Formats: sequence, C-alpha cells, structure tokens
Amino acid sequence: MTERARAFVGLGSNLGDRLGHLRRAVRSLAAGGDVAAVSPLYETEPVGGPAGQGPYLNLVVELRTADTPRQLLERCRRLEDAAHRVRTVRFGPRTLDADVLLVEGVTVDEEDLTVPHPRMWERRFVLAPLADLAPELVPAGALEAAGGAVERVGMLFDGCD
Ligand code: GSY
Repeated sequence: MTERARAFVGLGSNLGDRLGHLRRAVRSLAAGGDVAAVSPLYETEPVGGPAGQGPYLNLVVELRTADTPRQLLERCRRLEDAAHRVRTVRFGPRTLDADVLLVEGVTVDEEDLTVPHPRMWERRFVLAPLADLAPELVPAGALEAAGGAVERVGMLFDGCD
C-alpha cells in the first residue's frame, strides 16, 4: 500500500466571491480523494500588504496523501490559476491563496518551496484553523502570540451542500 502522510494546506481569499473561491478550491482538492478534514472558516484581518484591503476568509484543509510536497505545491498553483489569481502587488488582495503548510515528517528548503511554511507560526489566520484540526501541532502560546485578528464564522459547507 502507498504511504500516506498527514499534510495541511492553507486557503485564503479576500477578493471577489470569497466563499465561492474557497468552496471551488476545496471541492477541487477533494476530487483528489485524499482530503481528510476541512477546518471551520475564519474571517481574518489582512496581515501584510497594502492598507485598505478587505478582510480574508481563511481555512485549513487536512490531507492524508501520497503526494510529495512539490506535488502539493503544484496542486495549490492549479487551484490559484483556476481562481484566475493575478500576481501584481506583493501580498496584495487575491481571489485565492493556497499554501502548503506542513507535511508530517518532511522538511523542504528549496528556492520556491519551504515546508513547514516559514511564516505560518506568526499568523493567527493559519494557526487558529490548524489548531481546530490538529491542536497538538500548534505549540503552547503560539496562537496567542501570533498576529492578526480572526473570527470563526462557521463552516464552508453547510448541511445542504
Ligand atoms: O499568505 C496568504 C495570503 N495572505 C493572507 C491571508 O490568507 N489571510 C490574512 N488574514 N492575511 C493575509 N495576508 C496574506 S499575504
């Protein structure tokens, strides 16, 4: 049987139909057959980037996957392309951001891919949904120390989806 690692992908959107972008991204990930759980949805204060951006919706998806971190990165990029993400302003508003956060037992340090994600421990918009799925992976005090206000606003899919 193929080895499957526990992996976490962060999704965020603060442009256009935020909920729709996240729903399509999670459906598309789930089509891979390796999605194990989806965190609650959070509305979050933008961290970094230009002033005046609208709030993000963020969540974390847990996978049990045979994909390598690079294959996960490629899946993330395909999700962003499908949401017609345009890269103009660094850290600027975006239809969809998809990041490989963690792959259990694996570290990667390459030019375009660092796993665990290097900034995740400072970001409450990552740590709050991650702690919902895997509290044992979030160090004590990290959530409180991290920056950016977050508010849990429900689940991505309600009972009708
Ligand atoms: O790195 C992800 C994109 N991003 C976000 C985000 O997803 N949520 C919040 N709250 N702020 C952010 N700043 C950036 S860049």
